[in-house]
Amino acid sequence: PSVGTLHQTGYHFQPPRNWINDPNAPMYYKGLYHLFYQYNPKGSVWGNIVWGHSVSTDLINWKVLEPALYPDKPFDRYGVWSGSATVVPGRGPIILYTGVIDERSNEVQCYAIPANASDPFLRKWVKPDDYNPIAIIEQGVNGSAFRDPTTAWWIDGHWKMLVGAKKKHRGEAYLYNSKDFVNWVRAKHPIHSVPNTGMWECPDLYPVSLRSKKGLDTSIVGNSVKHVLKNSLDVTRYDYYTVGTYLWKKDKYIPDNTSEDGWGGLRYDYGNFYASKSFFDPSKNRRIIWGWANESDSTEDDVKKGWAGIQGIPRSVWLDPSGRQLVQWPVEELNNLRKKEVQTSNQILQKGDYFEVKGITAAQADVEVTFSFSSLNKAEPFDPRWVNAQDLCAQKGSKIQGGVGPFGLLTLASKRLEEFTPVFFRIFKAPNKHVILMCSDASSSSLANELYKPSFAGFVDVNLANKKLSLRSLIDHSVVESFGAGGRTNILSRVYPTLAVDNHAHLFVFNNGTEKITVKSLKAWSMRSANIN
Ligand code: DQQ
Repeated sequence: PSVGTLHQTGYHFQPPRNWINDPNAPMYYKGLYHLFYQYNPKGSVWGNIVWGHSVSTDLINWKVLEPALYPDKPFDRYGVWSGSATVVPGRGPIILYTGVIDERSNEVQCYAIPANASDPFLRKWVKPDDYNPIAIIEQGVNGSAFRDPTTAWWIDGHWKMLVGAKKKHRGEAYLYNSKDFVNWVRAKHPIHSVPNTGMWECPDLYPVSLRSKKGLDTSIVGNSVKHVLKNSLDVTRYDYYTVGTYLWKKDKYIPDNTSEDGWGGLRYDYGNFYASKSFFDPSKNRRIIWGWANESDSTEDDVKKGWAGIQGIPRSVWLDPSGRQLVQWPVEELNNLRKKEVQTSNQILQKGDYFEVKGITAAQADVEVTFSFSSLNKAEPFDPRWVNAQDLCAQKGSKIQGGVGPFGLLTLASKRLEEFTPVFFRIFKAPNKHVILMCSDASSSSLANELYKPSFAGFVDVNLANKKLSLRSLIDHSVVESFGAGGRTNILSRVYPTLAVDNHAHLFVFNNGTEKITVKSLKAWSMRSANIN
C-alpha cells in the first residue's frame, strides 16, 4: 500500500481525500442522517474551508455529496465555520453557522436553508440575503472569539441558541432568543461562563433523562431531566462537560457540584476527540455525539498522505444512574460491520502472562472483553498528588509491573512487540476507595519519529463490588477508540505503526500485575470496511 492508504481508516468516517475537522449540523431528516464537516476541498491541511456533506441511512455507510456551504457572501467571505442544524416544525431544517467577515477573523452568525426542503438529500443550501447575518458583533463582544452556534430549542414561545465566546480569559456561552428564527436578541448575561478557561468553541446544551438511556429532543425541560453543557476549550484542545440544571426562565445554567467546571473537569474522551456535537435522533429516540480526531503525525506526512482528520464512531450518550457523569457507547449499527468472530472465556493470566487473539484482522477489529479478579488486596497505594491521569500513565506504563494491573489489550502490535498500543487498567488503593486508571498509551505505538505519542489516560468512576472491569476497543489502522467500564471513560488515540500494519498487526491480552486476572469473556470481530463514496 502507498503512504496514503497505509493508515487510512476502514470504518471511521473520512471523505475519500483531503482535510476535515469539526462535525457540523448532524441531523436526521426524512429518513436520512446528514453529517456536514469543516472540509478543505483543495488539500490535506486546514484552509479553504467549506461544509463537506454526506448522508447515510445507518450512520456508518455514507454517500458523499457536493459541499453544502461555500464562503461566497459578504457576511461569510472569509470563512464558513462551524454550526448546527435545527429541524423547525413546519419549516424544515435551518442551519446556523459562523461566517467570517474580514481578514481579521471577525465573526458573525448566519443562517442557511435548503433550496428544496422536500428533497431528503438536502443537496442545495441557500443563504437568504434577508436577515443575514442574524447575530453580529456587539459592544462588549470580542469579534474574533464569537462563534459556533448550537442547535436551537423551543421554550415558551421562543427559540433559544448558544454562541461560544471569550472575554479576556473568561470562557462564555451567549444565549440568544428569537420568536421567528431570523430576528435574534442576545440575553444580557451569558447562560454560563468560567474564568480562565479561554475561548469556548462549539458549545452544546441538551437534556438527558434521569430515568432512562433514551435520548431527548433538545427542547425538553422539566423535573425528569438534567442538562449537559459541553465546551471545546481551544487552549487544551479537549471537550469538557458538566451535568447541571438549566433554569430556562432565567436563561441560566448551573452545573452540579459533583465535578470540576473547567480544565480539570469531565471529558467526553480523554484522548483525541474535539469540537464534538450532539443531535437527537427521533427515529430511534437516542442522542448521538460526533467528535473529530485530528492526525498525530506531521503536517508533511498529511500532505504526503493526501488526507487528514477522521470522525470518531458516532456514540449514543445518556446519563449514568449515579447522575455524576455521562455514559457513551458506539451506535448499534456499527455491529453490522462485524464479520468473523472469535471468542474465549475464563482464561487466567498470571503476572507477566499474555496471549494472542488469533483469527481476526487485528488492524481492523472490534474487541469486547470483561476482566475479573478475586481481590483488590494487592492494589498499589495511591499518591494523592497524582491528580493528572495522563502524567500517571506516562509514569506507570504497561511495562511497569503493578499490583492489580496493569492488565488489558495490546492493540496494533507487531509480532515481536517492537510496536504496540496498550489499552489497560491499573487499580490503586486510596484511604477510603479505589482509584481506577485507564490508559491508552501511544508511546510505544510506532518506530517512526516525528509523531505525537501521548500516554492518554483518565480515571474511571465505577463501582468495583463485583470485581469486574470491561473494555471495548475499536481498532482501525491508525485509530484505537476505547470504551472503559461500559463507556464511562473513553479514549480515542491516533497511532501510525510501521510494522503492525494490515496483516502484520496482532492483538494480545496481557496482565502485568501480581494479582491474577481472569479474562471472563472476550469476543473479537474482524470488521468490514464501511462504504463511503
Ligand atoms: N473549528 C472551526 C471553528 C471552531 C473550530 C473552524 C473548532 O468554527 O471554533 O474550522 O475546531
